[in-house]
Amino acid sequence: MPTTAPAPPPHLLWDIFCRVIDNFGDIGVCWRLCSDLAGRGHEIRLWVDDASALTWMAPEALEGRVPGVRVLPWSDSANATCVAALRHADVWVETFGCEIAPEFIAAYANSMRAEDQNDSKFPAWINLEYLSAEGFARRCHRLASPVMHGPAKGATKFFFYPGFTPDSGSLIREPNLLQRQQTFDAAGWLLAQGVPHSAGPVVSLFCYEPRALPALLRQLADSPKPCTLLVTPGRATGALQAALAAHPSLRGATRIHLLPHLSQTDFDHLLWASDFNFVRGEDSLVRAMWAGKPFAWHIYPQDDDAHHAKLDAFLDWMQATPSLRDLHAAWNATRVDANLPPILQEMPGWARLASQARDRLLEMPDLSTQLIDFVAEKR
Ligand code: TRH
Repeated sequence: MPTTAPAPPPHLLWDIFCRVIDNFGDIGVCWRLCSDLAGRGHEIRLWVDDASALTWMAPEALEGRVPGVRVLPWSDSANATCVAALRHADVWVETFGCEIAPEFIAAYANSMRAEDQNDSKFPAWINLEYLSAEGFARRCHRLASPVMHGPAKGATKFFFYPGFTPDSGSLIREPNLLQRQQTFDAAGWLLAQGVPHSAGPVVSLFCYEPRALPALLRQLADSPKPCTLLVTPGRATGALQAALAAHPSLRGATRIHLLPHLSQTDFDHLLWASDFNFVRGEDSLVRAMWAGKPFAWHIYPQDDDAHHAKLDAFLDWMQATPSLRDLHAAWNATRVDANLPPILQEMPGWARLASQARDRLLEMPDLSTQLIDFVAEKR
């Protein structure tokens, strides 16, 4: 008997909601997800309250040049008025705890009832959470959250937690990522950015205001081969300039390049072209792990120090050595007595850990694949 291949999952219409709190992570993660889903044939409406960062992160997005994605302004009351004219979505994704306004939901429910009395189901409703290696994230992954009040009363939302283990929602990884990396020409890319070849290590800097930045600059300045430091715009550049203004000698022979805002595609290239990456927040951490180079993570600081436990959980998952833990304690100022270990000497050992971590991650299905399967289960 000839066997028939299982039908591929249908291409769906997704409404993805993004509220920009600060920095670039909210829109950064949302855009990665939108473009990855669209690349797999899905249709996306990205509702965002502040799309300004997309002008440099993904200029093609705002110009409507990404097949399958529409970027729409999100303001609660305004959107409610246009819902009736929209095709009904198959999936709603609320990102990072943002909530669809009751007016929007009510307008949606009304138009659903008006169109089809027999099929007045809400879309599959996902709450996409922050990335964490902590146990609570794995325990809450895929949990149902019944809606008890308001126009969606009776519907069910589901938590979806990205993560680093097979019992989590995994990480965004585009199907062509490894192929892109294999054909990448690091020296050519650096030259195109105006960074000439040098024998010393290339270090990228994307951070908030790390207390240990002067210590890092001192180490780079003392390197026997001059280092190249590629500094991202905004807070990293501000922190660097403040450190150099206070102690001009920290510059030493280091070749410092202040970068413009790069597109997300070129931001990946920056990470692939560097020997060591300082990253921060959420999305750049994930991209640094895919880059497979040694890295340090400046975690997003929280007022109640909740980020300490989050950082520890990540380092445990990384199987971090004492020196990698010291690096993170110093960079994040999570321990008062922590000193920055000698980065250039420790780099080979940290590179092995980064590469092993990447291998473990590559064994898992990526986030979009898992999300699509989960939605298929819940619809
Ligand atoms: O900007 P972030 O610090 O974002 C943070 C975190 O997401 C944090 O968890 C969240 O609570 C807070 O925002 C609100 O770091 P992150 O997550 O790495 O996002 C940066 C994005 O910007 C990422 O998608 C990469 C992108 N980027 C570029 O595309 N080009 C650039 O030149 C730079 C510097 C960044």
